[in-house]
Amino acid sequence: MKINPEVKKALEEGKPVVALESTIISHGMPYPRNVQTALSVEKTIRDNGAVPATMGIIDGEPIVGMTPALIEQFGKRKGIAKVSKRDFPVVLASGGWGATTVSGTILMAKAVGIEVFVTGGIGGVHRGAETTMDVSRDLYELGENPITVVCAGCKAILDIDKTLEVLETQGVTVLSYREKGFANFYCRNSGKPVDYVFQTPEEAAKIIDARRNKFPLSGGILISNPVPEQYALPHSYIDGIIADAIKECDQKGIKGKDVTPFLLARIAEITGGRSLDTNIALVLNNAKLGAQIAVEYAKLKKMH
Ligand code: PSU
Ligand code: MN
Repeated sequence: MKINPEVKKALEEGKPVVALESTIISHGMPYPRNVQTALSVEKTIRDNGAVPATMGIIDGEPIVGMTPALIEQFGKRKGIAKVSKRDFPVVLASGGWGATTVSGTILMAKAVGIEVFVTGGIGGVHRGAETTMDVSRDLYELGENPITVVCAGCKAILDIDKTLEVLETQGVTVLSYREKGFANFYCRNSGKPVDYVFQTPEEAAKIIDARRNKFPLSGGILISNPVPEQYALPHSYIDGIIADAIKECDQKGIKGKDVTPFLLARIAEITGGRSLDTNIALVLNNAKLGAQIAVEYAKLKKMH
């Protein structure tokens, strides 16, 4: 694995580091806004006192901490593989390029000891999963690895009730920032209860510290951070659009790992880019909170 020297040094010195995924760059947003967003996310993390580490696979080598030039190449390039656990061996062996999903990025973060990770929305249980069995690997890696993932809930295209059930089965602690209900990606609140509502980054850091160091348990913590009010889309506007996009996806016979990229792109098209603006706003908002939590957690870790 190739670790960026700045990231390596920060890890050695116990400074806060935040992991970032790359599927959101190559499969989640169109060029050039994907690259602009990835770079703004890194800047936000730095402005809030932590070191960003964007993960991906380049020429068959896992990279922890891409440079801005690599992020640019990554965002432009066509045909990059979407990589979760099962895909690593093939992409590494063939010397290909790979964009790591939340689950793939969790595995890389764990390998180098990064404990906080920021994304947009996690994968989860798809609607109709009782027949398709389409449940994202994200939920299982969260259940197995010592990581805290900051997100704006799961993607609105999913079945939130079932996603929360699987998180509970996996033993993932689900926390919400200042909002009484799991975030709903484009919308602020799904109305579904979480395990605990916290008010400050310090409070979240204490809970992470308790899970990691007081009574060490395997598995992760999921932090739900609602999209800022001014960018939230009303349910009455977006819910029908999501339902239509899902119907179209089914009719076209799109399956498996292609479902999420298709739906995100189609929803952006139907909304004339409005959903993309919301998506970018929520990622930046997560970067800020994630960095603040990483900073507070690093302070607590130093006290042990
Ligand atoms: N949320 C977004 N954009 C994305 C994804 C999530 O707003 O691109 C990506 C993440 O990388 C997540 C993946 O891990 O989709 C989940 O894919 P699947 O449903 O195939 O497991
Ligand atoms: Mn899937």
